[in-house]
Amino acid sequence: MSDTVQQRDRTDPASVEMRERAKTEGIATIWDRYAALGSQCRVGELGICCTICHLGPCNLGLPGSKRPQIGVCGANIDTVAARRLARDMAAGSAAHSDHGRSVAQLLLMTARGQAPGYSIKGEGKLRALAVELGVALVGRSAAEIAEEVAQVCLAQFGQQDGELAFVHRAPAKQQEIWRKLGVVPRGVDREIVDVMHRTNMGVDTDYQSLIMGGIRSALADGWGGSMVATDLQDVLFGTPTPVRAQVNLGVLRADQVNVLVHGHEPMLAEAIVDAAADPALLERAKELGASGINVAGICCTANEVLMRRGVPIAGNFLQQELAMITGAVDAFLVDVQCIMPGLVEAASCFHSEIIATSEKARIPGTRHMPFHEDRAAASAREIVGRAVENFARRDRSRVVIPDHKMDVVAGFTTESITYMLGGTFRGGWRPLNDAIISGRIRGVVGVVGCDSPKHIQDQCHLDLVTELLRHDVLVVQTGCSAIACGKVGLLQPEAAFKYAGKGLQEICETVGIPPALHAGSCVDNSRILTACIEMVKEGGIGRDFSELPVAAAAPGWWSEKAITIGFYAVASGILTVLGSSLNILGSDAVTRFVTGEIEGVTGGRFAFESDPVKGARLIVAHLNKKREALKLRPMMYEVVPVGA
Ligand code: NFS
Repeated sequence: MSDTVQQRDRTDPASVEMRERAKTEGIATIWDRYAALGSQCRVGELGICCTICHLGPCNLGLPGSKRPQIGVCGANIDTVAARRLARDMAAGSAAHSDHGRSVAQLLLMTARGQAPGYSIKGEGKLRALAVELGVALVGRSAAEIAEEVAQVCLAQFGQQDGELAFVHRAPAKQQEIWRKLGVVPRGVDREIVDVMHRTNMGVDTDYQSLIMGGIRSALADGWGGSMVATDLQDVLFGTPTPVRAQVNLGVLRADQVNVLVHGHEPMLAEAIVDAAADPALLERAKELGASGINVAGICCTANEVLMRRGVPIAGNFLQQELAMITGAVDAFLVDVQCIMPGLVEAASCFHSEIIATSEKARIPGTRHMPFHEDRAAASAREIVGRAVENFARRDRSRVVIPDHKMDVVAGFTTESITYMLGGTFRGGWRPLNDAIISGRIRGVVGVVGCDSPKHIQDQCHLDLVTELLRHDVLVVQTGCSAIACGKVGLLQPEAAFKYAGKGLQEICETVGIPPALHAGSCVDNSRILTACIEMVKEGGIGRDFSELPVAAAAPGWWSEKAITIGFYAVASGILTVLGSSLNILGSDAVTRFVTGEIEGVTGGRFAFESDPVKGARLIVAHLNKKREALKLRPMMYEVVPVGA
């Protein structure tokens, strides 16, 4: 029997409760600020405002309007829209890739004994990577291998020529396409700089060339920086395996010190989880009347420590202020990315302290306590110590924790799926490919990305995912989308019986997996790429990603990083459905190119669809087309009608 969350549950009750509280307490949240702005800048939305140089800002008009369609320098609408888009891609690539660089630096320090709190927990992954990167294994210790692997990975950032190492993971056909297009990334930093240069006033003005330049930087993220981040995090902290945990604001504890970790880089959060078990700190917490120290996460830092440590998730991007409004957060640790400056106002109404831990991110109104990897344990103890002391200042009469949380099973990586599909000795993707070939599973779709106040909270993810499941589509999730689906139980094996079509149900039951698989944080979208590689390698369902019955969707996206991810997916041959359009609609040429013509070039394209059910159906039609082209069998079971 199929059901959709849309019918049952319009919004997350935990968030509704805290939004009501915010209103009562007079605390502005993201929804209030969004409403206060009223209509947003239409010119910006259309991508026809050029702020690249100070001859402007040139606020252009659409064809037929009275305003000129050419800027002071002579740039036309297509150039202006494409330049903006390319810079978005470079910015997203910079954020993900700089994260990857920090992990590589930490691995190097760990290998050299300069980061005493860390060790190499994923030796198997280290060895596999060493083989792939041509690093010698024989007669060497794990530390020696790790040192060279870290150096090779760090060199990927500064490399000036040649090809990024992980590009060679892609199917041969895709690599050839990239070579012909001249978009194989040479070095991560180089491609980002290249975009910043070519988008200067008076350099590249050809919209297709600008977009291809942007794509090169996006590929440097997906097949470079993000892959480095994911793989080296697995080396340092272990490759995740499926783990049960809980999600939503109800994971906060009224009786314990609550430490929230928010942002993206797990290096600090891993140390915080260890520090929270420190006997002296636990003793001190008890002295102050707390029964323990509870660590929980927000956003992608949360996804990281959920997968590896089973740390509960308090919420996704839209819930960061709501977590603060419980009045139960003693320390809110933030590292980098997706941290709303508005958090400071919410914190000021309670005893909660925001601790900014990254040298890169100074946030007025917060305590700046930079985290030092070379003395991680001491640094983390110091930070958790502050949280414990702050517990004494908590006004218990003002604590309201919504009683809502949900069980999830998280931590599905390419490695753990390989194992689950076949066991240690004959692990492999044959069962998945066979399920696709036989028509039990229609295809595999990555549903990823942010949650936005422009949509009903979480709903775009839930509607899109449940519609896909009903059509026997296996869903793989990361980022805030995964958290949204986790909150309603879609990340549990039992969800298959409630939401999935019969064919998908059979597979989930046989393998023991949820119908929507939590694969990690946003940099872990690289895991979706490696999963697609395995599907191609196993054979029978396509020679490259563009032939596979796969697609991607980001129904609630808003971040530059999401644009970069979208473009590396499209450039890798994958149809990518966005829940709102890119800010390019002012340029017909750019819009036509990224939503249509590019398919003839890379094999992938964008589609914009604000109705998530329609978006899912568009994906289903795409999967059907791919299945037909591959001459796969018809689907085994009829799709159960909604509400049947
Ligand atoms: Ni991705 Fe993760 Fe969330 Fe969006 Fe922000 S946390 S990196 S950008 S909002 S999914």
